[in-house]
Amino acid sequence: MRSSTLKHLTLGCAVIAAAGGIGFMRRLPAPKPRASKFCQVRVEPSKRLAVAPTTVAERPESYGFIVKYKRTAKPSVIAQMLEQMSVRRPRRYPNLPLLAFGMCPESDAGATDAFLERLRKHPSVEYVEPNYVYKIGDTRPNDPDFAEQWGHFNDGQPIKGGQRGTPGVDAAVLAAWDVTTGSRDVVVAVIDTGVDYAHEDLADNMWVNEGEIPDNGIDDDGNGIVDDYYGYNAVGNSGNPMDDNGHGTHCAGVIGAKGDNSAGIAGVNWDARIMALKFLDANGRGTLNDALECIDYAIAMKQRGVNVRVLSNSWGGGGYSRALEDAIRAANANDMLFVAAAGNSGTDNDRLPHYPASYAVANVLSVAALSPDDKLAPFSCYGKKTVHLAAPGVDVYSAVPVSVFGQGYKHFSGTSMATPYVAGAAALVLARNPALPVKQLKGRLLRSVAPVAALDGRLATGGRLNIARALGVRGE
Ligand SMILES: [Ca+2]
Ligand SMILES: [Ca+2]
Ligand SMILES: [Ca+2]
Ligand SMILES: [Ca+2]
Repeated sequence: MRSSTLKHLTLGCAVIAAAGGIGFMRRLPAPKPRASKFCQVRVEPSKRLAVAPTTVAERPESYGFIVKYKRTAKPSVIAQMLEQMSVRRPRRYPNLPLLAFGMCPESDAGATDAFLERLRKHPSVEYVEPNYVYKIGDTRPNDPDFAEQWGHFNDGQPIKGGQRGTPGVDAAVLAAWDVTTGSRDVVVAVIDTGVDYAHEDLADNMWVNEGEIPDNGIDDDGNGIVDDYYGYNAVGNSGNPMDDNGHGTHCAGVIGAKGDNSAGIAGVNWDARIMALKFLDANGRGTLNDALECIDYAIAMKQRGVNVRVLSNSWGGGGYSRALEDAIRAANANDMLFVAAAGNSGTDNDRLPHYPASYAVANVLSVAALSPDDKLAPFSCYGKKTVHLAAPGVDVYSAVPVSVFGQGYKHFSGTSMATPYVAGAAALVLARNPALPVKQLKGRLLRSVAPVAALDGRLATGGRLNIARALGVRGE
């Protein structure tokens, strides 16, 4: 993985140098936390590791690709293919035989990877690659605490200032960012304790209800909730989903803390929009009714045209509820992925179901927690049939409300933290492929896992989330 990243970098510099003159690459410029049910909170102060700030990002030429034609391909056949597939702006590199650049047609912009796959299958084509994005010097964002995020990129660095993980055991987020760093067009709803929407690393990535004028005491959009600007608070039946626990904010940070803004951390998505749906109170407890209200709210917004495609659910407990299952089915019918924490009781969900992760609905994706040495976390539930994959869930560093913790970032452990890794991955895949239906979205996340010996026979895929592979990056 490291070597392939380096390879990309080297190639990137070459491409930038070669193409710079002819316009191929565009330059654009602590109070004690209350433990919630699903999160094993550690309270030791964290040691911040500094990463040298990097320079300006190269912005992707959206939906572009590089193709290599076969030696045997006839120019007339290639020309015909380009026309038939409506490739935009096809160009050759004068001194790089058989290589060419092109852009997906506008009509395929919602399914970029599917388009590239079709192109790849053409008899004249040897290979196709996305138009990778590079930065001068390094692909890392300039967020000062990025090195704490072993789940994004694990180079064997010390975690929490202590033990080192195993290099390469991560969700391959850094390599995924060569393809996309997210999109504000994708909305992820965090159904949890609320979100600190004023947090320095979240404020810019919050979803806002365009139909609502905040803080004027009026239900401007007439949905029955006054001033529901950032989402909904089902506990207080109000429009204010501020987080009074910290758990929901931590999850939101993993999904979409603003990246490359010289502050804090980088979410799996540098850019995204987080909808805050609060149904767990300050102690991390909530009711079925309030959970249903949150799912209902997300569906209502979806039907109003808000692009809510992912529901992140780091909670669980209680028995089987037919009503909750029906609500998840409704979310599925509305093309929403329901990512759910497998649970922290260290038990087999195949034998002892853990809801909502164990509902047998097509859009449910159940997530176990992985440690930095590539093992299932001891607390993590598992299940060969019913738990799908593992994602980083031990000592995950993310945002928390200063009002609760007296500091803005903390390490938490739990399947709660692994869940937003997968929700974030789904959002990143959707940033590049907005039209991907939920069934294919889930299938892609499951198919692209990296196999892990310790997970074999314990999880349905036997693997670790690999976001780069989910985005078509090879060699990860
Ligand atoms: Ca309203
Ligand atoms: Ca209002
Ligand atoms: Ca309520
Ligand atoms: Ca940041």
